[in-house]
Amino acid sequence: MVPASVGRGAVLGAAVLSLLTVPARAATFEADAHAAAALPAPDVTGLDSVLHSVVDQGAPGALARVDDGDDSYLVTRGFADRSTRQAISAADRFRIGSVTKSFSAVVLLQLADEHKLDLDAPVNRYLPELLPDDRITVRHVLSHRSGLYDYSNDMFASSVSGFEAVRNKVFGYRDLIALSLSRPRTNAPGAAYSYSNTNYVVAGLLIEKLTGKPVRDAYEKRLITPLGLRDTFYVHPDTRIPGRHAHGYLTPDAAGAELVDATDQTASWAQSAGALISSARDLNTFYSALLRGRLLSAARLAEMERFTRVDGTTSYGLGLRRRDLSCGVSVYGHTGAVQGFYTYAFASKDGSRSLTAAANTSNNSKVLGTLAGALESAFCGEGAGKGTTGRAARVPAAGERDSRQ
Ligand code: HEL
Repeated sequence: MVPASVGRGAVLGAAVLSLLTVPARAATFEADAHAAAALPAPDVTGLDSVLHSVVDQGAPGALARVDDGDDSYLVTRGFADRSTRQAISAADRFRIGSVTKSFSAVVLLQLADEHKLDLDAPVNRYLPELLPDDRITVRHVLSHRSGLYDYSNDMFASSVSGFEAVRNKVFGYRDLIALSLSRPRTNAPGAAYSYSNTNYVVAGLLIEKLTGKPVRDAYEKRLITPLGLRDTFYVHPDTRIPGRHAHGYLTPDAAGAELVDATDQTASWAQSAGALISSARDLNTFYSALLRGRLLSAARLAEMERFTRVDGTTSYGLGLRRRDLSCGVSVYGHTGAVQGFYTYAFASKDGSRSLTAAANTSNNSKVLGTLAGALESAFCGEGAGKGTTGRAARVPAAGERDSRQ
């Protein structure tokens, strides 16, 4: 029997609890007008059925947490650990993959607020001769418009052997950038959106150069400590997730092969592009604070929210995704795919409602597509997304990285 729990309330543990787009300055950006309509109540039954499907499709477990004003809704299905059969908890820590990019972008935008960084300056102004083209700016990097090839495409062409080859490796940022530069660039600087981990490795190097300290210090001093994120850690190059956590299971490429426990890894291939560990509560706190304007000046937040269209329902700002839901509501946050874990962490425009949903498997396109339905249930209310975009696998646009099989 697969364990499940649904609930609402404050702290009762596992059982608690219109879009208008206007063309803007450049054709590639769109203004982000937003109807301030009240959101319908979250559909907790719908959330539970999303997680149920995710487990049916091969995830050992799945969790979701909605924070809405003073209310929290926690939903779980399945196991944190297949070997001990420990039930997953909505409080479990997990690897958040590229949700890390929002943290890295916020640190750099804070440095811009402090006049230590010009977003439109060439990266090479701060890191002389790092990149082969002086036209690549900090803004290009943060918006995935630099054209820097994503080195992880080659690294994980074969999912399990690629992962095993790097799970205990420690890379320097410059090693990862050298891997990228050994391949042709995908586009001229600024000419197109092309998602690449390389951009956020450059972001990490910039953080270290401008602060004179490892990225871990910047995450801790600027975000983790001020927001009281007790479950958020940057442990690189340590391999363990501290405290109570979900194990992560990588789905092999060969159909029917046993899941691989990928929990322990250096995540050195990702670092400032994807190595943070967190929890649903902390991610909801982080995006809520960001969107409420508590982390950046209004001007910097507006820059973070200048979006480039990626596909029919997704846009990318600076380390921030926007997803347009079937009910006309847009939500803001990031997705993550790291070996063993998928994450969706998003909040409403005003930060008043936030959702984090995670599954402890990866390399499973059905699970990734189905988990997106959690956004519909959390922000669109009852009956949302059925037969529309919510539960269908999202088709990646040209240039969008697809980690799926
Ligand atoms: S991919 C994404 C997601 N991002 C990007 C980043 C992250 N994660 C990665 O680059 C990991 C790639 C390997 C993941 C691995 C798996 O599923 O465990 N896949 C394979 O090995 C496939 N052969 C754009 C989806 C994001 O949502 O931003 O996180």
